[in-house]
Amino acid sequence: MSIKRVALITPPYHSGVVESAGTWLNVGFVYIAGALRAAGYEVDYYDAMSLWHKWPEIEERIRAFHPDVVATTSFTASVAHALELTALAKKINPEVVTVHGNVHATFCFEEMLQAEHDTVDYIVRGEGEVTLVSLLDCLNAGGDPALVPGLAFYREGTVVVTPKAPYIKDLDALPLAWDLVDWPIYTYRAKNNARLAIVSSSRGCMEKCSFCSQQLFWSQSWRARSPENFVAELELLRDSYGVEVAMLSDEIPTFDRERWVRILDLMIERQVGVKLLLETRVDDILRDEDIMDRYREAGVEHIYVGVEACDQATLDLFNKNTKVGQSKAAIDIINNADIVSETSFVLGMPDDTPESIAATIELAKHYNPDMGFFLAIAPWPYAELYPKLEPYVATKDYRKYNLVEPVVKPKHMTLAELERELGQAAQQFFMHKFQNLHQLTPWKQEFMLSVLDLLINHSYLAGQMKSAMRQGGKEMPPEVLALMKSVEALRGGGGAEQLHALAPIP
Ligand code: B12
Ligand code: SF4
Repeated sequence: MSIKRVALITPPYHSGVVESAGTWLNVGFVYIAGALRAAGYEVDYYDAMSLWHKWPEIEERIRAFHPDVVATTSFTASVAHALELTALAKKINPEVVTVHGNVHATFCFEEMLQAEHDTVDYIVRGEGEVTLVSLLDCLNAGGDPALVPGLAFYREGTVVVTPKAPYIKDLDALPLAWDLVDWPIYTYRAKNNARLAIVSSSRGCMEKCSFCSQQLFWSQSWRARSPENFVAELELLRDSYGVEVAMLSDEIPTFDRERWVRILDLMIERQVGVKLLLETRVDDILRDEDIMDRYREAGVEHIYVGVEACDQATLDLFNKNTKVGQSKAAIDIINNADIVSETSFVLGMPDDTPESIAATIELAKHYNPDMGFFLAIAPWPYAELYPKLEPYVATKDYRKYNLVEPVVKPKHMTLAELERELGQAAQQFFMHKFQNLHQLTPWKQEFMLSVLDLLINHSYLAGQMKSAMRQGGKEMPPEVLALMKSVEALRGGGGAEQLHALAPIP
């Protein structure tokens, strides 16, 4: 077999949620493309998801590149589209080698291969850089993939699983193919369409949250790049590609305080100027209260912390390893540093009722993050919490496992009722927020107005937000009313069509 050309294609899946805040690149593919090129392969990095391409355009691009391998990425909500993609690749060229990777494929390889082995040749379990190159080198050499660690594939009626591949030790040594990225499409809508990158400074998490896939994917381990290596990358992205804002893909970038402080100091000393959006844990924020001004000075503009629940019993069920009071304290610290605070609350558990959801909304207002999202629990079939949720799982249609569409039916509510409650929760939270806009600093007010624009025009909450604005419009501050008017004018002036492809906030 002679393999030379590899197409890395994101599945054209859209949940209409995160995508409204901006267009986000696939940094996992930037890493894999870098490793493939270093090993001599030619790569097409094709982010069909972010380009909003449909099947005919995808088919055209595959035909034009004429790949020997089509590789795609499957988290749970996107797996159906990823499978459709590899089926299309086989239809175009039955000789093409198809590969799936990412968290869903890593854990649900058996189910995928049993059902789709005609069109799925290999599943890479775990990190892709070394395993994919080893697989392709092995196929080129006429070797046996059963000897390559980190794979699953179907052979003679059974699923072959090779031993787990070790995690990559030196993340600094990995080459990234930033030059393959189609930069103009990646913009952060919530900040004047600033050029947006996703970067990875560390991989993994040592916690054990029972609903989460990431601690399983990384086997509760954590590795990081050196501060110098990471900050040099931000400078490269700024100088070569005009990147102004970077979201960290890390589960917990702040885990090692000494390393994190060095990153902040380097960003300040070298005046890097790239704004950072990141996610971390409540306890790291409490730990770092004394250096929040350094976060801000270095360019950290937006921090997401996962509050998840407002009562201790649910936090304990989630194995969250946080105490109720800590979440409010962490959000206060972020707010006091004039950094945008964001959190989410996981709802739709079997015991949830309209009353318990109403209580969560009130607590969310009291916690006072700038952005609060009310998510539907998604029962990843491989998560530790799954056995407790399984009796209540209403559908195995993974496309709905996107944290927005309810798929777990509470004992005392229908799915439709739950969906309505979740929508109203967001509506009530944000109406409260916008009524109190004056309490924020000027730059946060401006940011929140662009968030409002995204919410009422481009997000899955658009319907609820518009009706809430109609009902509660009189109580709105003048700048919010002015924004609503200008938005109406835009829509009346034919601007609506350009909004169709936009989705919302993480
Ligand atoms: C960046 C990101 C996104 C980007 C994706 C951009 C893009 N163009 O693809 C955006 C913001 C669009 C996004 C959206 C969503 N996301 Co998201 N996202 C992430 C995030 C924060 C980082 C992923 C990342 O880049 N990691 C860093 C890279 C280096 O690691 P990696 O992606 O795992 O890739 C490595 C391996 O997995 C493997 N690999 C991955 N793919 C492949 C493919 C092949 C062929 C091979 C060989 C190997 C391989 O090799 C890579 C390098 O080692 C993760 C959380 C996290 N911390 O990981 C959530 C996460 C992946 N997202 C998640 C979800 C649910 C969503 C949404 C459904 C949320 C929503 N409701 O909107 C949407 C769906 C997308 C859509 N279009 O609607 C979940 C998935 C959970 C699950 N178990 O299925 C995660 C884990 C967050 C969470 N809450 O748990 N997301
Ligand atoms: S939810 Fe966050 S802290 Fe908990 S295990 Fe997952 S990545 Fe770690």
